[in-house]
Amino acid sequence: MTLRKTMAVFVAAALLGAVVTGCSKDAKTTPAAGEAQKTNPIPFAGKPVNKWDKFYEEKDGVKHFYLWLEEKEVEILTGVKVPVWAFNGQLPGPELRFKEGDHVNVHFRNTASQPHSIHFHGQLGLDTQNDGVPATSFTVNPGKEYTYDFIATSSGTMMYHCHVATYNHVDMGMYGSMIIEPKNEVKNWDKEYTFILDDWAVGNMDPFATVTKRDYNYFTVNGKAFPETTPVEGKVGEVVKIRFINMGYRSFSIHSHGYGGLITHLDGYPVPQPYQRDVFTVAPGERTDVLITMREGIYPWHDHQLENVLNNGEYLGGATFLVIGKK
Ligand SMILES: [Cu+2]
Repeated sequence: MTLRKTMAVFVAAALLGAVVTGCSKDAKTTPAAGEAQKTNPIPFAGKPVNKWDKFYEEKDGVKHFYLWLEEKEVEILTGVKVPVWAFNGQLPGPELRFKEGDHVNVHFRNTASQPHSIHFHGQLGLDTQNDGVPATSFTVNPGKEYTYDFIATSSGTMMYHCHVATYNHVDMGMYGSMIIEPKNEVKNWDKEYTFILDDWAVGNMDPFATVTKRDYNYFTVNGKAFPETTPVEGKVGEVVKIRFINMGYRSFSIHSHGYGGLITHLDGYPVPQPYQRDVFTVAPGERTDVLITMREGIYPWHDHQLENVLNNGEYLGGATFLVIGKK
């Protein structure tokens, strides 16, 4: 275990201990590992997939990204598994990063059992054929490939996701971040993080059901629930950019303990005048970019829609992460 992880777990344990002693009567048992598997069909789970042998290459002035799918279970918290249809076997899928004005090809090989597509949310340089919406274009069926081809005319924090039966396919983890750097960008930050928010109905996920009003009981940042979320770390004085993307059903109202985050972009667009918030809401599908200057100490940033900081009824968990500033 790295020092960073050790510290995060230590702080998490301290926070949990402090809180659980005062409020343990409502704690529920976490589902046992494998419980989700019994109720959730993953037709191709464990089968080898014919994946691409590369993720990225630049060729003849075009930036090529290669995506495929794996049907599998992942742990969103130790012992808590969910079924996912994972781009390149990852939750979230790998980040697509390029520059405004780039010619981009995204080669999608459907190595899974269901029809899928890719929608590049927020990118305005697409014609209908490359918008990834089945009703207006087509699906990429199992065993087939398609190359999405576009010029990146817009920039900012965006995401890609499947657009087939989105209420289920996105719920199955079919998403990843897409960061398009503006032309001639002057970076006024030292490091950056991208955090994708999501909610999960562990034990009640059925990708073939049309019921969407599920009882969401786990909440994740980049596919992990607290205390296993990635902390933001930096030296005192360092400027850190955090890009939030909400791929869940619920809004997340992030409370930035110890900080007033400077909101610089909404949905990838620069706001006319950046402004401070200590709670900022990221609604489903929205993106919010925040700048902070690291200060000394450890601060838990968490969703202030407080049922989203539970792990199946256990406090403190869910959409929480630590911001750790060191001298
Ligand atoms: Cu899909």
